[in-house]
Amino acid sequence: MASLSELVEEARLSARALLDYGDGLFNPTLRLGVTGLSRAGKTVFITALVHGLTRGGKFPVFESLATGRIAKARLAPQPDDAVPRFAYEQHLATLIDERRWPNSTTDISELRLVIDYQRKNGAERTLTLDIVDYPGEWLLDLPLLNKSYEAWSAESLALSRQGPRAAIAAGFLAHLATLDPAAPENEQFTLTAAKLFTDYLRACRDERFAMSLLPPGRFLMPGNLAGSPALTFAPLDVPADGSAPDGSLWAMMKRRYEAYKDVVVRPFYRDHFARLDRQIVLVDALSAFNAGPEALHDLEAALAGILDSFRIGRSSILSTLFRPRVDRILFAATKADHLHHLSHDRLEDVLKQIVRKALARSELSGAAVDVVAIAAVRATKEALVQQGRDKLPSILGTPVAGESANGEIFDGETEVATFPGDLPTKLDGLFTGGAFTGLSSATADKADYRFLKFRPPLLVREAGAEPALPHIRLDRALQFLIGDRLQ
Ligand SMILES: Nc1nc2c(ncn2[C@@H]2O[C@H](COP(=O)(O)OP(=O)(O)OP(=O)(O)O)[C@@H](O)[C@H]2O)c(=O)[nH]1
Ligand SMILES: [Mg+2]
Repeated sequence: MASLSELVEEARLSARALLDYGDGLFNPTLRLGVTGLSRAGKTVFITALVHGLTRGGKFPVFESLATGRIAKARLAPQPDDAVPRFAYEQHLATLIDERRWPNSTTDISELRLVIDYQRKNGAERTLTLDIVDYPGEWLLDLPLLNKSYEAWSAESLALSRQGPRAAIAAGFLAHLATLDPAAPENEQFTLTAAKLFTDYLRACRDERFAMSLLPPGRFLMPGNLAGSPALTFAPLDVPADGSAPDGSLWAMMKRRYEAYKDVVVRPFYRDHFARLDRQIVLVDALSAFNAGPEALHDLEAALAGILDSFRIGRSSILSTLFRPRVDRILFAATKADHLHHLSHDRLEDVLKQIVRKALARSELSGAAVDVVAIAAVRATKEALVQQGRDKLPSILGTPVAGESANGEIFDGETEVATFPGDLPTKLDGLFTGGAFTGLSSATADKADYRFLKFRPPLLVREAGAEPALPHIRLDRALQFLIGDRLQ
């Protein structure tokens, strides 16, 4: 039976959905969810999308723009007064003028775009597009919503004892062994446990391991909640079906875990996730290839958990009436500009493999789904480079200062040709240990793949006008996501 707090939550979701529904009647609005784990490429994607629409990008496959039916796309004041505005102009200047990527996102922000267009039958219309950006870490928390403290503890401890994680978690696990869950609650023990657990999560994220499944997300991106009790807890070795004795350490951890869900996770779900109409899920598979098969496996598990949680809270009659259902979802493998186009199909195949299992289980099976390899901002060009007798399909770009390959450390100014490695054609067994060699188990020169970080492309302003940003298939993504609403 639903608990009182679940019913209250349902009522809130429905009230919010009803408001959105009323607004939508007068003013056709689409809330586009740009979803992705940390560093997947959300902020860059949103910036490139807004730039392409407002400035008129080179988007041959985005039919309404290519055929001239979009008269104008402009930024407008956003609907939610309590959410900061997406720093679009700043991100764009960082990309174009400084040739740097924007910093990692630390808080939620929002942007509204109004598109004036002509329907195919000639009628003038507008479509409002609301886009939200947020730190990818927060996404990892959604699966916690329907997990008890005990279930979460069991899962995260099992994970921390596997594969490359076991060594990283050693410090936390040693402290855990000294804790008795039934002993009286103790603030110092809890503080130490939370700190060591956070250190472990942070170390897992190092590019050598590139692990994805690292909840609770705010432990890595605490924002204004840093140091608060809701962020000071850790998993304990407790039975999955047990109940915590009053006044125990276990009871204290459990209370804080529940507070974390109430204060942090539910509002994010309610105010953002439950309101989306369309989703693009950005996936950085190449960082996982850099790190090794365990990282790919971890990425798959993290995405499965997130897709599962797309459906929570969609049960009551009232909510299903008004609440938007995600009816289109695009999975995009980002940063495809790190590969020669001959490998793009393979990147799409890998992503299909990653999402296939997750999709089969999720309620999204009714939605239109597509998979595409994209680069929101293309940082490289292609070239054939002579190596011995062969010509290798290579990519040209300017590695970020400090990146290194074959013993050379790049200065951030020199353009180099690299051969990143062909993605495998055979996908069976790719997600199990030993399938290929990554940075988690070997040095860089022994790894099968090495995707360097490149600086954004060098662009020139002609007569002061902003240059278009080069991209790969950003137009195809747009056509799938909003093309039908601009018919
Ligand atoms: N070459 C290339 N690199 C990209 C592209 N998009 C993103 N990147 C790289 O990926 C990094 C992360 O991109 P962001 O857009 O900041 O990722 P995010 O999903 O917003 O990450 P968080 O804010 O941490 O959640 C950037 O700093 C770039 O190094 C792209 O289209 N091409
Ligand atoms: Mg970001």
